[in-house]
Amino acid sequence: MGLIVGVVGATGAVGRKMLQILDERKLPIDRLRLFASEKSAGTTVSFRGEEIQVELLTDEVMKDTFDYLLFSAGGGVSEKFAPIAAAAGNIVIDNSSQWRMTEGIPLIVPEVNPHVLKGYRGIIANPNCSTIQMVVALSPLHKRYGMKRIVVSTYQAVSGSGFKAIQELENQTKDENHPNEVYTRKIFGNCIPHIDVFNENGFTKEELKMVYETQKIFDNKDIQVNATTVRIPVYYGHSESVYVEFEETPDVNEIKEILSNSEGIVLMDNPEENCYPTPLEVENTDATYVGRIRKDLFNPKGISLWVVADNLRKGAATNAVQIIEAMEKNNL
Ligand code: 11C
Repeated sequence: MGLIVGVVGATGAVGRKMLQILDERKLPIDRLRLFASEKSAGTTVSFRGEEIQVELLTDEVMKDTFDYLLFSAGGGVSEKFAPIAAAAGNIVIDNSSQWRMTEGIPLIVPEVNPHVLKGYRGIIANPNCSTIQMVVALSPLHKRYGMKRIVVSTYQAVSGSGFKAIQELENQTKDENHPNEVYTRKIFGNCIPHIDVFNENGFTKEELKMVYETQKIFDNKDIQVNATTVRIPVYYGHSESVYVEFEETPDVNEIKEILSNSEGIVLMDNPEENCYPTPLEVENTDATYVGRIRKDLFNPKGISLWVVADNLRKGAATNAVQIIEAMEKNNL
């Protein structure tokens, strides 16, 4: 028997990607239900050749029976509706930041910590996109060498801010005087070291997500993370410059071998042939790509690497669908 799946926020950028990925990965779905606010309820969305009418999101519909409900409609919607769905016995996979740091709510990247899901039902949190790709790349190295400290700078695509931001960049490429509404500065021809709101400690919320989500996923509060998150004028695909200090002394050749044999990772590292990943090349794919692996010149336990992934896919929708796959495959 196939699954009953619901998607809340089905008409948003990530919601649409979720539908595309549910289809591509051939999930056995018997019934797909789509939910949205009044603005989009009543419209139709096509899925596997069928036109599905988007239903209005209410308390009552969340009490119906689903095998999985995927949420991507922002923190406020998740705060209100995810507990109602979970209390009715449904498994909710939530892409917002609402429940990620709540004790008892699993924060899952299937390549890293699927074991946490064993016997669990309720709300499952999907991490932030910039965290997901970093932990996928670092998890196999952490197992081998033990991570102590990460210093990361991100180069994040505008699609992370939604449809309006994509339009803002498009409009500014045609007319450089087009005003900025989504960002504090013009994004075309620029880079903006400001993603999400500032915290009183000087870090942004996006940067703090990378700190605390990483510690939760690895279940290790001793891993020190220092992040600087930056928006750049790229449509899809986040890139990250990651510096890691390990407990054990790492070996670059061994790292390359470990990464090439790790699930979900594609190694693209051959400087002689200018081989390294860039966001344009990885757009519309599901892996996390790693290149530019090199030893620190001064600290034998330090390694730098460059990590790129499609933020709407592995950074959001694919990771959520892979959580369903992990639960189904392992009978969790
Ligand atoms: C961005 N990482 O690129 C954000 C988007 O906490 O799920 C996702 C925000 C989140 O702006």
